[in-house]
Parts: sequence; structure tokens; C-alpha cells
Amino acid sequence: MTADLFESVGDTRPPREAMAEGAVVLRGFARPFEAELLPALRAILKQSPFRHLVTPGGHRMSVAMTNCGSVGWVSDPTGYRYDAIDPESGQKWPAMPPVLRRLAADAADDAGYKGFAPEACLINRYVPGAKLSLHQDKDELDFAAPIVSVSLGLPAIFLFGGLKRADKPARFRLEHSDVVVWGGPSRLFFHGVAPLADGEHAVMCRQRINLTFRKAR
Ligand code: MD6
Ligand code: FE
Repeated sequence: MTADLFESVGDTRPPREAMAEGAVVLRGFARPFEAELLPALRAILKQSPFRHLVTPGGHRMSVAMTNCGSVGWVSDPTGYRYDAIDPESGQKWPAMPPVLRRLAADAADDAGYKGFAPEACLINRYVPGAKLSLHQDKDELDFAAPIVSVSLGLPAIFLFGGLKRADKPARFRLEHSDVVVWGGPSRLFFHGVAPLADGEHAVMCRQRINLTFRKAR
């Protein structure tokens, strides 16, 4: 009891919140990594800047994307895939910095998924109004591995449905440094991000950045 009270000083949110079976939000988990994380991100963006991908249906995505790791997630009119080459630069994607690897593995571990070793990190940038429609993450070969998702900057409403597109999604507010770990029975649940509300974040300014770590193959 005393320990609980002590931990809640300055932060009234619970440190961990179940979203569904196999899925959990670790509130503020990325905070201790932030000082190393942000410069590492900047270096990645220099090499492979954000760009707006086109879906197989021909729509330009409102979310801008890039990747780091040995493979990156890409979309173009021919489909979705993981590719070792950044189609924009013609070079390999930037390597995954150790601090990102550590953050993803520690969060997975904390959520009960031991030995998570992602090879892909998709980096998404939302400006006010940008959104991500309901989708399933199913371009990976191994659904046994969880997905680790780090939120930075402006808060977003994360929509978390079920196995069917028509399942009414629950809404979770994800804030700066919150980490979602998600796998097992909910690994293939439909999910998305509601249009980002305008605002100004002290560290990240007028945007939300999301890092999604996956074992792609
Ligand atoms: C986002 N995230 O939060 C988008 N997918 O910006 C995702 O689409 C996502 O956060 C699978 C697992 C976790 C995620
Ligand atoms: Fe997703």
C-alpha cells in the first residue's frame, strides 16, 4: 500500500493497463531511454527521412513513415512488404541503434514476452489530422512474436478492436513515452489511430512519433 502511494506521486496514471488478453500499455516505460533515444532517431531520419507511402489502393497515407533495422515495412501500388532496401535512397535502411533494441526487448520482457529480438522498426509521424485506418498487422511471418509500440509526442487515441473488422474498437489514449506490448491472442486484432488532435508537445512539438518493433521473418 505504502509503495503504491509512493509510486503514484507526480503521476496518477497506473503504470500498466491491460488492453485485451496478451496486450498491455506500460505507461511511461520509454522515459528512462529518452535521452539516448531522441538523438538516435535524429540520426536515422537524416539517412532515411520520413515519406508518405502510397497504399495498394492508390491512396497517399496521411502518416509519414520510415524504418530502421535489417528490413523495413513498405507499401506501394504493388502491395505491402518487408524490404531490406529503402526504395527512396536505394540503400539499406539505417541499422537499429542499440538503445531502440534494448527498449523493445525490455518492454517485451516486462510484459511477459522473453527474448524479443525485432529486426524491423517502423517509424510513423503524425501531424494534426493524420490518422491510421483500422488494419491488422499480418505481413510478418511469425505471429508468435509480440509487437512493441512506443508513442512519443502529442497524445493519440489508439483504436483497438477485435479479430473482425466490424468489432467495435475500444479507445486508449497513448501519451509521450507510453509503450504498448501486444501479442498472443490479440496479435491479429484490428487497430488504428484516430485523427491526431492539434497541440504542442514540450519535447516533440506539433507531432506524434510512433515506433513499432516487429519480428518480420
Ligand atoms: C501507431 N501502430 O500507433 C500505429 N500495430 O501509430 C500500429 O499500427 C500498431 O501500435 C501493431 C501493434 C502496435 C501498434
Ligand atoms: Fe498496426
